[in-house]
Amino acid sequence: LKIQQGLHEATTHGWFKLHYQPKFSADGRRLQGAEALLRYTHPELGVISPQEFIGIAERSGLIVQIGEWVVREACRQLRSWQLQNIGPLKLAINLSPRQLIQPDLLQGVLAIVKQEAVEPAWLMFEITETVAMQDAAHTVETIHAFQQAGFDVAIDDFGTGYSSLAYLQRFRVRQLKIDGFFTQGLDAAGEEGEAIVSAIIALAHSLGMDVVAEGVETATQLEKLKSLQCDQIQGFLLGRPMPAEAFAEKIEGWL
Ligand code: G
Ligand code: G
Ligand code: MN
Ligand code: NA
Repeated sequence: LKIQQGLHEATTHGWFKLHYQPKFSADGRRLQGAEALLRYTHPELGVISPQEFIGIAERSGLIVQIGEWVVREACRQLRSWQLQNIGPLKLAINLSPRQLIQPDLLQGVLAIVKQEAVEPAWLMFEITETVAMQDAAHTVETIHAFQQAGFDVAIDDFGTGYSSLAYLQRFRVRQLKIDGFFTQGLDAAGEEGEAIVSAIIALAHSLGMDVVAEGVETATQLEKLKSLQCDQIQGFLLGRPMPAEAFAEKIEGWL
């Protein structure tokens, strides 16, 4: 209950913060973009993980306002970096199910983007596979509307839900993000882990999508992903989610 009450005030009191996690080319060298990840520090309860509060925000409907705050904050950060000659950087923002069913989601995002003077092309929106498939026909429309407006879209946590391959074809997103579960499978001795990742990559490439492997934590995973023609990698091995200031400090070494 305290968590939920706090969520009401969090945007005005500055209890939310965005952290930024880098996405790299598969050789681990070039920075390709970043993902914005929300952090919530409650004055009494301390740091609360998104796993805990996103669900609460979702069920109470607060996620809609919070999501707007996330988009605005991400845009402000992009604009501020651009003015410092950092970037332009492709920044990914996560969308939750409740946000996705808002009929005015795109309009709201476009209004913010305009107010904050950033280009839609700097932003990518991540939709998890499970959410995308809940009302796949509606998701197709939403994705296409976002793409028409100049935004990129990614399917997140791919492989853990079930996707109709017919819909995957119709989604036509820029990126498919392979869930960290499959990345971890690359550490095992047998060939099975590689076979699955290789199949996902081939499927994505045949549909014109780039593949991002999530949750890369070991050098073995990195090497295998590179040899399997994965396009981008994200994970603790190369960079944790970090505050904007830390991200900006590291960025020169990455570009
Ligand atoms: O950053 P972390 O691994 O703790 O995130 C946990 C979960 O919370 C992930 O599923 C992530 O997508 C989700 N999440 C993080 N930030 C946001 C956000 O700004 N909006 C939404 N809807 N989900 C987020
Ligand atoms: O659901 P989504 O993919 O948006 O969630 C991203 C979450 O994954 C973030 O909370 C982030 O902190 C977490 N994450 C990012 N890289 C790694 C990693 O290498 N290992 C693990 N275990 N989690 C990671
Ligand atoms: Mn994500
Ligand atoms: Na993910």
